[in-house]
Amino acid sequence: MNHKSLSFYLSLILLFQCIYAGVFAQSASIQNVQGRSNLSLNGRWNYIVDPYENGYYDYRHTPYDQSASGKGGFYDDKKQENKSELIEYNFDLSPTLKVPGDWNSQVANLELYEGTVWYRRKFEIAPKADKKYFLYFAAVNYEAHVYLNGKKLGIHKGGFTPFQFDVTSKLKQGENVVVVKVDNTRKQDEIPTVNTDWWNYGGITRDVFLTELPAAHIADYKVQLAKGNANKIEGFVQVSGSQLTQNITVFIPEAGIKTSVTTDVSGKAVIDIPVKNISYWSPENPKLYKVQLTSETDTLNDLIGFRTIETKGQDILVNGKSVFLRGISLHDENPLLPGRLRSTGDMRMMLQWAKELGCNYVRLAHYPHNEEMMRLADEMGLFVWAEVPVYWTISWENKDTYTNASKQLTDLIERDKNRASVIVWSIGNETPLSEPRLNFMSNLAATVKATDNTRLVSAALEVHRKGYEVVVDDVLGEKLDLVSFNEYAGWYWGGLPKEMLKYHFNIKYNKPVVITEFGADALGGFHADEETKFSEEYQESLYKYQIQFLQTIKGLRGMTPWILADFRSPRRQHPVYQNFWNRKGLISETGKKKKAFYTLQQFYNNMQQQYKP
Ligand code: GCB
Repeated sequence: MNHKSLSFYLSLILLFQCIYAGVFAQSASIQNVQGRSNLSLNGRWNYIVDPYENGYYDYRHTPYDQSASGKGGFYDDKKQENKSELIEYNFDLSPTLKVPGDWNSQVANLELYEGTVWYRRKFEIAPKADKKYFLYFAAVNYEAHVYLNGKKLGIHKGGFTPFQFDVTSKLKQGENVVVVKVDNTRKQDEIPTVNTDWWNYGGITRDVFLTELPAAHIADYKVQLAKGNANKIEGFVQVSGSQLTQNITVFIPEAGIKTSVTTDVSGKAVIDIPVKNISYWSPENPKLYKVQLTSETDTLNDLIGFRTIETKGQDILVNGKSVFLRGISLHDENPLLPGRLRSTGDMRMMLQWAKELGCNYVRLAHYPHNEEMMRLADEMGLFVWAEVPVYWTISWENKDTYTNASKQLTDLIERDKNRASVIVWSIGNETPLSEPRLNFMSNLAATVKATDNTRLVSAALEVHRKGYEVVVDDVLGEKLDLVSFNEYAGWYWGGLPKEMLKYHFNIKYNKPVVITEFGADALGGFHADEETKFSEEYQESLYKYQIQFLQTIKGLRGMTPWILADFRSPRRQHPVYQNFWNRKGLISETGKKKKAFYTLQQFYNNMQQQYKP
């Protein structure tokens, strides 16, 4: 082997090591991170906008991560010792961004920016010898490279799910420095792909914590009613760390439950507890029980509701009773304060609007929303449809794309599996028919069933038309528990709203029908007659006819019209009515309710009377 090929092989090995270190350094998820002892790293982080990725690649476009010279990029604190090649930057003097928060809504010239931004935050800590420490990110959109004290911890892809690194052996006494390279460039093979109908908000959009846990701790647990069985709690407790075999007590004082189990050599114990006389969770009775898990080395509290959910023919049964899902779709975006929702107050406001509309159900489209949102839904009494961003034209034949989608899905399920509010896992939205897509989506559906069989699986499908027939026959429907589809009669097709009544539905499946979308744009405050597009009156008339039209479906058991509030989208270009806003909200960008809000509210009040618990 000559000199050149030796160095080629050495650099290949180095490359693989780096990729390995990067991708696999993440540790398993932390259940109920909010219930732990956290040092919040929220607040102001210095940032550098880096469109050419100068801080990542050297001038030969070799990543500094892989540089044999040991010289680092923007993440390398050796700069202080003048060892870094990069001298033309200074984090200390750089401006700051609020975390949690997207950059688009905080800095005027970053509004449409897609690319790399570096974030840096310093913190002080005196790590304790008998504890474990995790650097936890609730969400970073989209690709995050995380460095602690100049060393790479790893990479995470996916803009809406949490991830963490075990940093126990990497923390220093006193000052520590976290640097995150965040890149929100859209790419065809990612999840989501290049084309969506929402703003690609980049940044560290959710909480960042340094989480302190006992050396042997309760890493994960599921405490839920068994599938279709109101008399039994089933689940598991998973211990991680130095002492895997432990005695665990599950204590639910108000339900008179106190049971002990012992974890096996892998740290896992299955729980199986008979229950009687408990108050079941429902939107009318959002009862949450304090659940305490105690191991020999750890103790942890959660608030958990207990309910069953199943389908029978065309009925959706919750705690054995048929329900109608009075829903609304929403994005993780506050129309009043630009950007992603970033506080409990923001989230509560959105869900309060849904309650005011008469909802008992929300569709959190089109990607995982904040964990806090699910906890609020638990508390406020709202069922949740939770979704992953498998949206439109995904690269169905790319194995890595599938692995990514599946990981985002299982991360979502892992995170929210103890929330009574969550009743549906949605594997995607409006995915175009093809054989590779069917394989991809069927595998995701099977993954849901294998990961959590206590809830329903669905996806927002599409309709097609044959004359005046609106046909729902997507074969994927066979794998789903609900028939859910988006149907834009009166807006994208079918003429004026009143003309939709000429159509009739032909739905192939004998399953509950829960419509995932219908709607029309209306500019808040623009009034005209009901045949003038973009007026509140047009939208109102569309809601009136849709409600009539959809009630012709025998198995109709719910709906989530599109959408609670106007939201920003670069696709929406009408210069008078849209200006980068999707105006299908029932609430305008100034928080004013449009006429159609009251039309839907009226319908939901009637449905509430019909489906009295
Ligand atoms: C859809 C999509 C949704 C869009 C909506 C619209 O079918 O699922 O993401 O925002 O239509 O406004 O066209």
